Amino acid sequence: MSPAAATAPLTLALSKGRIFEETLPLLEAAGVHVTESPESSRKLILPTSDPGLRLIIVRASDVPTYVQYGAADFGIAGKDVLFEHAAQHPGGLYQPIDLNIAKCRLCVAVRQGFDYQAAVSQGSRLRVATKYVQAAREHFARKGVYVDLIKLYGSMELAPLVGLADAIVDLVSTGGTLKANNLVEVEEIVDISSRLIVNQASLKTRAADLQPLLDAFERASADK
Ligand code: PRT
Ligand code: MG
Repeated sequence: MSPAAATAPLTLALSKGRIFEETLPLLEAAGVHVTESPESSRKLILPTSDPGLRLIIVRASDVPTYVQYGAADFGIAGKDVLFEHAAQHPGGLYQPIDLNIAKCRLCVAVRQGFDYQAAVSQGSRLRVATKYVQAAREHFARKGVYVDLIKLYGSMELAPLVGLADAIVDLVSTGGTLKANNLVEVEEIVDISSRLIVNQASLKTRAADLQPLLDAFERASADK
């Protein structure tokens, strides 16, 4: 390895918003301060108080891609994102720690008044809109329910209101968004939190630099 590569800072991939906010206390627990916020700064590469660690800010669903290809040594991503990513790119990511942050649940929801249980027990074919196609496909296959999956990239809550779908599969945390759109949760699929993911080559070549951070993250997330 060249001397430059040996001293290159470790790169942690994060998405802005809740994952960035909830990662800050974990970094603090490792003695790392982040002085710039991705909300106010337009920079996509953020320095930290540790010259050996920098952050890159990417879309939540792109975090596993940056880590898998080694453009980031490690990253933080929701299990929802990891599940969809794994279906396209099996293997390749080491997922050592459940950080217990950005918690929510993946659910099936329908318009108020739509009798989901009756539709399921009658064996009706359901139109389900979701961003989480893999997780939804597995869930309904396990239940033996026939579904037509409609892939959306956001605002799933709208689909049942305008007749695009009978049901949605989406993340819920407070339930406020469902309520505001006259939707009700009818089934929980799985609890979601975010995991630390590590590039497999970095795990070997950068172990001495990575390990203290992984240990600090593990201790801080165990307290949650
Ligand atoms: O927003 P963008 O399209 O860039 O990507 P993203 O939505 O994947 O990113 P972001 O930052 O919104 O979410 C990052 C991760 O946070 C997700 O991958 C989840 O693992 C986790 N997380 C935790 C959530 C929520 N809670 C959550 N409530 N992700 C999304 N939501 C959305 C949900 O989809 C719904 O629209 O919030 C709405 C429901 O919230 P409540 O509180 O009204 O129930
Ligand atoms: Mg979002």
